[in-house]
Amino acid sequence: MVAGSFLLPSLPSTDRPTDRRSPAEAARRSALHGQPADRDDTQQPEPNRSATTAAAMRRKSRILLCFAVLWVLGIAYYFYSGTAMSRKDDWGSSDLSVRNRAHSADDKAHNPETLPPGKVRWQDFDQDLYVGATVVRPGQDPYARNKFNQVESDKLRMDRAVPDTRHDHCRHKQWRSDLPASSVVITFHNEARSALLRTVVSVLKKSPSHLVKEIILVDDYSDNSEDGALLGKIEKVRVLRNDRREGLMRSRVRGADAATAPVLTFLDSHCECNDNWLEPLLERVAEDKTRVVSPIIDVINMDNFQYVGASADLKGGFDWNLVFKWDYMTLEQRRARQGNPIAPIKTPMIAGGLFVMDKEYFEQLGKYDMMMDVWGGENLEISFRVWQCGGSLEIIPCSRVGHVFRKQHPYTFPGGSGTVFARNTRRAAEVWMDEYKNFYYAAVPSARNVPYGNIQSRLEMKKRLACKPFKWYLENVYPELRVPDHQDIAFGALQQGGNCLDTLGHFADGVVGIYECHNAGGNQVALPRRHLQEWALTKDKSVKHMDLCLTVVDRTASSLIRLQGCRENDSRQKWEQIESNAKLRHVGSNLCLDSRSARMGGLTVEVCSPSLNQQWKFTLNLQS
Ligand SMILES: [Mn+2]
Repeated sequence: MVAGSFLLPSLPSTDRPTDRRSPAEAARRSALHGQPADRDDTQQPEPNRSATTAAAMRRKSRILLCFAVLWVLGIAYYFYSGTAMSRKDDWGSSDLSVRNRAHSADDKAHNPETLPPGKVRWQDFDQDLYVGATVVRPGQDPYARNKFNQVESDKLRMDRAVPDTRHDHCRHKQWRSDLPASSVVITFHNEARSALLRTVVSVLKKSPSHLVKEIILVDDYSDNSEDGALLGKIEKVRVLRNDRREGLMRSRVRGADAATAPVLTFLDSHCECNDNWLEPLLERVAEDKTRVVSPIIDVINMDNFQYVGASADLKGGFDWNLVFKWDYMTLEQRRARQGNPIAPIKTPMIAGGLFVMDKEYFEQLGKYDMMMDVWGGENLEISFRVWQCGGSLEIIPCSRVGHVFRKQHPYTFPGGSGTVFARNTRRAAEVWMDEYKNFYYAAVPSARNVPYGNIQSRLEMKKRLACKPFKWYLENVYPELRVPDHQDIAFGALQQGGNCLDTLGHFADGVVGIYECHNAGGNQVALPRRHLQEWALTKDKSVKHMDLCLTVVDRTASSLIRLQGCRENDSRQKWEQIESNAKLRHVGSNLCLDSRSARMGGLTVEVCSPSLNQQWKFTLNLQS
């Protein structure tokens, strides 16, 4: 409404539709229009009739003019104070200072924000004192504590400038002015002080003040309680500290329960919010509370802390191992977006660290699985749950938040990270995936042995919310995920160490090679989209990608393998797994699939040997 146009001073007024102009501004403009009339009166000569009538008319018109000026001023004052009142209503806080503003001639004479006792503005927080206490000493490994370069992080100012990485269209967009306020929930455990502080400051600096009701820091039992406690001095920051390690999920729920705003914003503790990051997220949720929305997550380099814009063509996804990965949109999806490149992107999965959700909806939908520990699997669980129970997940391209992506976890997992991850993932699979969970067990056989606890209450909740089956999710939300069919005996990526058998973007008669596996780097970045790594070994012994099969054109050692259209009963296309599914042997020639020439031409068949170049492993082995 009115307050909105006051909050967008950078927009030229000509861009603004007239009905959005504030009454105060309209009054000011009409007052300005009155002024040239004044001047005209003194400059323009009176029509020359008789001196007396002219003098009388001049007197009359001066009196009229006086009234007119007084009237205009009166209207202007009325609208101006009206604007200030409605501004107060929208902001919902610090009404004293706002009223001061309305009644004082000089805004700057008064402090616009009245802070509660003991609080400081973020600008007045002593960064050097806070961060200086935990610097990396000479000779210490800057990566030891956080698994990112803490020295580089500590060097940066808490409000350093980051590049505006949004699409151009976003810069001209106006957001609704009646957006709900949000509580920002940030959980952390032994976070680097500089990174945590920068997260908090970027929220305060990059958000309209009335949209951030509070920042709730949940300290998940960090070694030093001062890390969080000292930040409690900053305006709007509330600090909650767990008295034992609870993990991400229970910590977030604790923060959410304490939140007083209608919308929850979850952030990781090593983020930097970019320009207008919050408005587009809140707008989507305000329009439909069943939308759970996430920004595009830009990359803060873990070595030098450079802020780099991420591609806007990504969605969140996973393979049957249920590890999160980024998927490039298909060609059709990208084409469909050309007309509106900043439209929301429906995503099968959220990365999990950063998202916005209506608080009531969060509660209605079962918050988080409180029996998940530490980290991992929770994004999978909430993604399945939101989609299957009637909501949706979106990435909002006009919202950008930087995040430090790491290769390793900085903290310890009580119970071991692999076990905890498998346990959490298993809980998600058992509750949400129906019979499709068997593909997960085929991909991660060891998960079968990890006890996952009781899931009764989650199953009851699923029933109560009348959630759709996983088959519906696969068909409607994630059709890109290839599902093994009954013809397949092995499926997924064909892996050799960190590399995978890859089409390299080739089609019929092309060679194949190896390339870094899609899911190798955890949740880092997507690979170029020409890299296709989905294969199946079928009951009729073909190794196929879509309708292309691995073909041995020449049955002699060191000959290149080619992709050719699959044909029934073509002996050049028959393969079998040998040595406990560790190798692939071409049936007709008894030669083995080999990567020794991968960098010079492509994959070949060679005499079978114990060489590592011949070790291949499918993601899923479906024979039991
Ligand atoms: Mn993170």
